[in-house]
Amino acid sequence: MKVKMILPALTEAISPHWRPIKYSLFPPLGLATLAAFFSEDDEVVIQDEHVETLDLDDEPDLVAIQVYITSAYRAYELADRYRQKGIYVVLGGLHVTSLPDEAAAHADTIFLGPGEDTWPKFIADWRSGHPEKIYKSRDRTLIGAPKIRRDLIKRHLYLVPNSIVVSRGCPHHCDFCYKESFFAGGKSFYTQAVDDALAEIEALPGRHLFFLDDHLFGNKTFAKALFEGMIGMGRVWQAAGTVYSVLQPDLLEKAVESGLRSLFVGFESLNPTNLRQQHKYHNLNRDYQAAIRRLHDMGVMINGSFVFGMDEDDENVFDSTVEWAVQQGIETATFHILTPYPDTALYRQMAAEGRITSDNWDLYDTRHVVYKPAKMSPEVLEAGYWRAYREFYRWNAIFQSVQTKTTWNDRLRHLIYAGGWKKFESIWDSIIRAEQVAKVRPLLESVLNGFGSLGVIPSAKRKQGLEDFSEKELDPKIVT
Ligand code: B12
Ligand code: SF4
Repeated sequence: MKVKMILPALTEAISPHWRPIKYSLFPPLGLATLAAFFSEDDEVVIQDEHVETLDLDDEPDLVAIQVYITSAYRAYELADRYRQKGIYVVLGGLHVTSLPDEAAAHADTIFLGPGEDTWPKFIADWRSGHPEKIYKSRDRTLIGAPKIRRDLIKRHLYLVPNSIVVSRGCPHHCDFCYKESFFAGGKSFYTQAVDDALAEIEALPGRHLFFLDDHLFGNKTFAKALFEGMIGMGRVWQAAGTVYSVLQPDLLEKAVESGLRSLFVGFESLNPTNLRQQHKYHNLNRDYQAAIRRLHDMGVMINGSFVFGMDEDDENVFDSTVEWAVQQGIETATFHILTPYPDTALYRQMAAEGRITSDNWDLYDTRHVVYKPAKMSPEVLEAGYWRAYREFYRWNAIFQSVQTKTTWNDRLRHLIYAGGWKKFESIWDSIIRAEQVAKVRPLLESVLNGFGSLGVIPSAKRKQGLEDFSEKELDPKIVT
């Protein structure tokens, strides 16, 4: 059977704010995960509209489309088009799970929740000619799942083809997060077996890895065993973690020893009342500065995540947040406008208060205001959000932030990393257009590693006396 799997591009793809580099980072891991359930005789193609033009003249037997909120309209358009040709179309993913009735109007079958349990059942039903209209995930496990079909990923089109998820979900329950809705009806946090995760990592070519797990550190026993297993593999990796996980004794040390060099940290708000209102309790009473110091002392760069527009935020929040982030020497920052995703506690609360102002899903991209903020106008919130990006990434601010680093090596790394992401968009665009993005990967690895592969010893090693085995292989002289 011929199967076409599609990750549609979000509507932003045709907007002036489109940043090709952002969408040439990660391949469609969810679809490659599902592709693994087909048999060898099946002809499976994955197309990611963010990085390639879709071939829509084909006539596969089955079309499977992944739907995020910001690509929902495009996904429906594609689904309708294939269905008009009489082709069986199935839709799944986060947005389908949030709004099944909306999605069902464009599909022969829809899927709610993660696909590892429902997808193989559907394939069997479909082959036997009796597929159901809706499949709801209940049995959550990654144990025994088949190997992801990474061979279907066009690696050369991505800067980070080695993205990986070794767990699903998160142990926390923040009001604005997608996860409560997506994992409803079953477990909402579970991991692979450590050995399976290590085998998957071992099989990935190159050095660089990016863990896309919501909370890689969420299960301490698992995380510790994973990091211990990775020591000696010569990897350089990035991931996301909470402030609390950074402050945990032991865990971060193991992570750094196994190659952690940059962490996305969800600070979200500097105001404890905001955090309490969003049930982000795990950030309350945490010493943000201590977490930052700890990461920097171990040579780990920080991508700080901040959300604007919670009910305690007024027009001062933008400048104070940026000023704080710059003073802390945070290397990169990701700002978001609070977005009440459908079927979250936040959405329900705002809908009950009559505060939702738009149901145009294209605007639910964390760059637009789709609700009535409590202490400022939507215009002030949107303008403040853009100002925060501009101010944080001004050369002046970057240089000021760089000054917080104590060694020239760390300063240079900070400068290149922060500047590289936001200051050279036109260079990125040309590289991506020429399909040469993979060639930049060694530079990314080198910068992350504190120019380790260029012969300079990363500060993680200086401070902790840690040994980087990959460097030992490259150049025995630089191992201390
Ligand atoms: C990597 C990532 C990105 C990457 C690339 C995404 C990609 N190539 O798929 C980039 C950086 C481009 C990105 C951008 C954005 N992202 Co993003 N991203 C993620 C992240 C961290 C991981 C996604 C992932 O690979 N997961 C692992 C795989 C295995 O899981 P999966 O894709 O969900 O697939 C499983 C199921 O969903 C299901 N499934 C999925 N599709 C289908 C289809 C069928 C037919 C079936 C049966 C099952 C099924 O089965 C799969 C296996 O279980 C998630 C957080 C998360 N944990 O999901 C946020 C997340 C998806 N992003 C989000 C957002 C908001 C955005 C942005 C709007 C942010 C912004 N301000 O720019 C943009 C726009 C995205 C878009 N294209 O529309 C939200 C989505 C909210 C929503 N309701 O849709 C999330 C959940 C983050 C969050 N916590 O809020 N993102
Ligand atoms: S910690 Fe992050 S992933 Fe976990 S529930 Fe909160 S926002 Fe979602």
